[in-house]
Amino acid sequence: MSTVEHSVSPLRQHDPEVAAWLQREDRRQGNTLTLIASENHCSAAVREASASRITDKYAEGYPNRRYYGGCEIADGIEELARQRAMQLFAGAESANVQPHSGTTANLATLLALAGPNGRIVGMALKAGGHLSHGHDKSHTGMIFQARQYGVDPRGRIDLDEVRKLCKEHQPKVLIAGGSSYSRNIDYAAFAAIAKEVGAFLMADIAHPAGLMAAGVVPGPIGVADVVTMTTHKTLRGPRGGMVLAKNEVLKQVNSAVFPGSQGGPLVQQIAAKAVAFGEALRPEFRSYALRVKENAAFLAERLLAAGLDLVTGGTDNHIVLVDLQKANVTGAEVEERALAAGLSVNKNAVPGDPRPPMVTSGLRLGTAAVTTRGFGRDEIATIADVIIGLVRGNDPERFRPTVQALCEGFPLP
Ligand code: DSN
Repeated sequence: MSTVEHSVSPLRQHDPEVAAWLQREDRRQGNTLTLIASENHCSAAVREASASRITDKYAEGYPNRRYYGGCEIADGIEELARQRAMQLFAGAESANVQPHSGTTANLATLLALAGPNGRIVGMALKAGGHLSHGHDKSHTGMIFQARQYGVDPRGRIDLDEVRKLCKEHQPKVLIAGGSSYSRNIDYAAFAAIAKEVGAFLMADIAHPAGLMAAGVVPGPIGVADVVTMTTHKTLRGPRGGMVLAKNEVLKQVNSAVFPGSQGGPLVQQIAAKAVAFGEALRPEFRSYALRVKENAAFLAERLLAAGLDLVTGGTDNHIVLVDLQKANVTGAEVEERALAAGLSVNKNAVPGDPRPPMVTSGLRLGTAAVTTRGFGRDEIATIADVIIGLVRGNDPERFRPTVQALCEGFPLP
């Protein structure tokens, strides 16, 4: 907290109104347990880099080939981030650390490999995929000819369906990855399907990136032609994206990031990515990633024991997707109750969900942020009891003191 106080103090003098909002956010995060699977709490060092003066610098281009003068520091920072990224994801042939987000990383990759109006195949959002995998409300569903695969009745990817769809649609890019898929993905099987139909394989590892970097879940490096990710979920860095590409597609991917889909890179975010990658290279990060996974498995176990349904019946990573259909409550209702109890969660569609996206029949939970705060089995058991009580309709206020005690016992980094 002290670093945050220090960094906002000039702001408090200069613009007390904005400073007050940011202070409220510090308090909100401090007094809430974040179980949103895509969020985490990055370190004070990452936040310091992200707020640094290099935010002023334009550096369009790539290291040593820029369109502006004065980029020698930006070059050093970007090269350091790239080298650390390749060390972290051993076997990666190249890293582009410029994407502003996971969605821009995906757009650039699809532009590079499929081209405008090219055919792509990805997992449907409702099945656990992501908007930027070809959803019709995303530019990836507008610019490309997209078809989408679902999951089987157990909530698992059905590789026969993926193969059938690819044979029909003949995509240039097959996408593997999701935003609410709690199981490991068989990347080798995806690569074989891609090869059968002459497509490139793009793996979007935004969610499990940190777990893969730490080697606690299997990843697609060396298998997929291109791997995209965000840097702020389990990887615990600043907001941003990254692309790892095989050498044979590197040139197309780099030009599709800049100038294809972005202008000047956010060098302050690249510096913060370098800090986060440095942190993730330390042995402590592996222990952290292992605990994230164990905590999710234990949370799943406790919820199942209480009779709740989970999509796929469990988890292999940091995500637990609760199917509320039999519990006779909506995702939106439980999200609201959770907030009143001090838990930040998100309503989420479950496969075949009959309810609209602002209501849904599911609840997505993730253990990355609370594990950063230091949670282990005891605290996860308490959270599981709170969630079970909320789903059953108990008064959220009843749980608020328990949640507050956990927040105070496990402060933010
Ligand atoms: N919004 C992110 C998530 O929650 O998974 C993905 O963009």
